Amino acid sequence: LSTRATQILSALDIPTKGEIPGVYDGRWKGSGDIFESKCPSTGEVLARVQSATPRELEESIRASREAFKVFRTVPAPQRGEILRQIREAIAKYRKELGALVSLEMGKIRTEGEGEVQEFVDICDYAVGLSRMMNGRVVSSERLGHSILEVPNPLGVLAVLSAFNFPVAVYGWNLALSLAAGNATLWKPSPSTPLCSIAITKLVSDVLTRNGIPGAVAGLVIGGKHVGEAVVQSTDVDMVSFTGSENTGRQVAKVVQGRFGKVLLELGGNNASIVMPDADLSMALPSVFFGSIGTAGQRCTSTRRLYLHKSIADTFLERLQGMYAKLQPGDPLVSSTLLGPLHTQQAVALYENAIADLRSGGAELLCGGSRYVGGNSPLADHLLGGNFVQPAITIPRSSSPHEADLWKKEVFAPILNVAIFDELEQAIEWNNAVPQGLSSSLWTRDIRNVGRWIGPEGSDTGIVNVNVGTSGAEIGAAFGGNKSTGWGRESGGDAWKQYVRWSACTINFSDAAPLAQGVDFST
Ligand code: UN1
Repeated sequence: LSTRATQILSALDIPTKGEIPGVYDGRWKGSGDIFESKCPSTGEVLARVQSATPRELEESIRASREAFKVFRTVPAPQRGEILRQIREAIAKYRKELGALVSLEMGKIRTEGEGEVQEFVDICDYAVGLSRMMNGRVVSSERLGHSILEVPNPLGVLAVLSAFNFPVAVYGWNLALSLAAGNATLWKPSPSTPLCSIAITKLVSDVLTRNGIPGAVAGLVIGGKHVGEAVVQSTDVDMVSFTGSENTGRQVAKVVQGRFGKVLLELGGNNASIVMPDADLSMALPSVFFGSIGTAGQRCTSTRRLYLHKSIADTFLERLQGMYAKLQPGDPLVSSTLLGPLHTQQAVALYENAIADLRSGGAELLCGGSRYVGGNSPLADHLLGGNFVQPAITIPRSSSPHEADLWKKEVFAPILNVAIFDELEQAIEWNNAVPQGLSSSLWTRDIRNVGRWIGPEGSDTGIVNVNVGTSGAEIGAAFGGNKSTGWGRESGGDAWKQYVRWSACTINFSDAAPLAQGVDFST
C-alpha cells in the first residue's frame, strides 16, 4: 500500500494486510466472496474484504431481531444518550474518517469531512428528538374515553446505501432508527466497504460500552445476492434504499409485495434556473459547485442549467472561465477541487453520455474526454485514476419535452444548458423530467419566488432560492418526488416513518358504549 493509504487506514485501526471481516452482528466475521476496495484516484487495491455468506446473513438478521427485543425497551432519552456518545466518537475522528471517504470514494477532502459532519449533525438532531418523539392525545366522542397515538419502536431497519455518500446517508438512517428504538442492519455499497467498517467499529464500541447488543447496528457487506436476501426477508420490517431508479423499482416491488415498509432515495436530475435579476456573483460559484462538486456524483448535483436569454452569454462565458481553471488532482490534497469518478464503470457511463450528446448534435462548450497519461495535468501516482473533464453542453433540443437525453440521470460532471424567455417556460422544463429531487431558482424578485415555491412552481422535494441544488442541511427532510421515490430522510418529520404507530382508545368509564352511537344491547 502507498504511504498515504497506510496512514489513513492505520489511524482508524483498519488492518493494512490480509483480509478484513466485513460482517458484524455482535461479532466480526465474513467467509463469503472477497470484495476489493479500490482507490478511485490511483487504482491501487486498498483492502480485501470478506463478505457475508447466505448463512452469515441469516445469522445477522436473526441477531438484529434479538437485539431489537432488548433495545426497544430502553427508554428513548437513554437511547439519546447513546446517540450522544456515538456523535462524540464520530466527531473525534472527523478528519480521519473524512480522509478515508476521500481515499475510498474519491470525493475531495472538504467534502469528505463535510459528509462526516452530516453524521455528527444528524446525531445531534436525534439526541434532541429522543426527548421529543411525541405522540398525541385525540378527543374521543365517547364519555370517559381517551384516544392516544403512540409511537412505538418498529423493528429491524435495513439500510442499503450507495457509494457516493458512504457515511452520511447511513448516519441519517441510523440516528433516527436508534432514537426510535430499532435495530439497524447496514448493507453498504460493496465498493466502499472500508468506510462502513470504520463507522461500524466506532458505533459498536459505544454500544458495547453501554451494555447494548452490537447487532443494534449490524453490518453485512455483500453484492447483489446479499441485497436481494435482505430485501426479501420478512424479518426486516423496513428497507431504506438509496440508489438507481431501476434497482429502486425492484426493491419497492419486493418489499411492498411482502407488505414491508420501504423508503426510497433514487435518482435526481436537478436544474438551476437563472433569472435576469439574479446576482450572478452568487449564482456562478453555486452552479459551479453544484455541477462539479463530488465530480458530479451527488444525487443533488446540478445537471441542467436554464439561463434567461438576457444573461445567458455572460453567464456561460464566466462559467467556462471557471471550468477552464479547474485542474484534476489528488482528492486528499486540500487545494484540489476536482477528484476522480468512483469507478471505471462510471467513466464508461460518462463517455457514453458524451457520445450520445455528440451524435444528437449537442455543442460541447468544454470537457468531454477522460484525462489520460502523457500530457494530462495529473501527477504520476494518479495516472491509474478515473479522472474525467467536466463538460458543459448545449444540446440541440432545448427542452425535456423534445429529447430524452434531458430526462436521464447521468452520474458524472455533465451540465446541459438551455436558454429561456419566461419563468413559466423554465419551470415547465424543470418539471418535465421523471425525477423530482432538487431544484434551484436564482432571482431577487419576490414575485418569482412566490411562483417557484407555490402550486404552479417546482415539483421537486427540495425547492431552493438563491441556493444551489446540492449541499442540503440535515434539518429539513431530504428526498424527492416522482421517480426519485417520494422518500424523506434526516430532518423534518422523517422520524415518523421509523416507528410503529399505535392508535389506542382507552375507556376510563364504567360503561362500554360503541362508537357512532351503535346500539347492540340485548
Ligand atoms: C446524495 O447525493 O445522495 O444535499 C445525498 C446534499 C447532501 C446529501 C446528498 N447533503 O448534497
